Amino acid sequence: MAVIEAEPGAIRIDVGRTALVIIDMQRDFLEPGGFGETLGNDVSLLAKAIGPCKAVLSAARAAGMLVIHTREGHRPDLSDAPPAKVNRGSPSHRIGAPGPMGRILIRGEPGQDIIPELYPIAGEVVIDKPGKGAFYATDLGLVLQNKDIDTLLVCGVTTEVCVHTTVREGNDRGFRCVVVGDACGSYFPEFHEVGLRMVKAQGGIFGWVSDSAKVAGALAPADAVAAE
Ligand code: TIU
Repeated sequence: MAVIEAEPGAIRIDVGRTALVIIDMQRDFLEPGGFGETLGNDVSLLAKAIGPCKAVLSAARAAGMLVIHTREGHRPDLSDAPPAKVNRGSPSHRIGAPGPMGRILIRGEPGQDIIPELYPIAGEVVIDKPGKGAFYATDLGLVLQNKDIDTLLVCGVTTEVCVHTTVREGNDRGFRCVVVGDACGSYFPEFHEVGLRMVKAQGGIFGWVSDSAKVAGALAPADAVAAE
């Protein structure tokens, strides 16, 4: 058991029934020269989340917690990509178009993979998702059910898009979702701020909001905390 200081209130978790879910920390969204930057976005806004994500990931690994990584992307033949999604934006920036790190959001391309700083290790689950939410058209729900998970610690990018959609999906499925605020990021700082406020408003309408220091501190062994 551990208690995480959060808003709207502290939450007690069973580490064995909690999963860390890291959303879409992919090269194309985060790295200079990637797809996100070619769209005109300031990727440094997302890079700020890498350190906090790493801190939470290290703490989760040390605690023996289930770790799940997601990647947004599609089959090379685009058969799982809705035309309504593919046909959005300028043709040179569409899903499947050649990008700076391979075809944009196509599975197996370098840009679609997870950044080296947070790369999955053996035993961690990688979920390839065709939508913004990590539950939609994936086996995430099945994995969580089989592992008897009741609580999700959620971080990654972007706060108001894939993190929010996943938290909303998870909340409706009965999972307690704790968003690790500083381990999330958005190309739009105001969306990040409001996205976090939306989660914890109304008594925690979608879940809880905490930060990486509080989560890592709660997961640290008691003697390590006492030694600080
Ligand atoms: N992972 C995720 O959030 N996918 C997006 O497309 N996000 C944007 O903010 N564009």
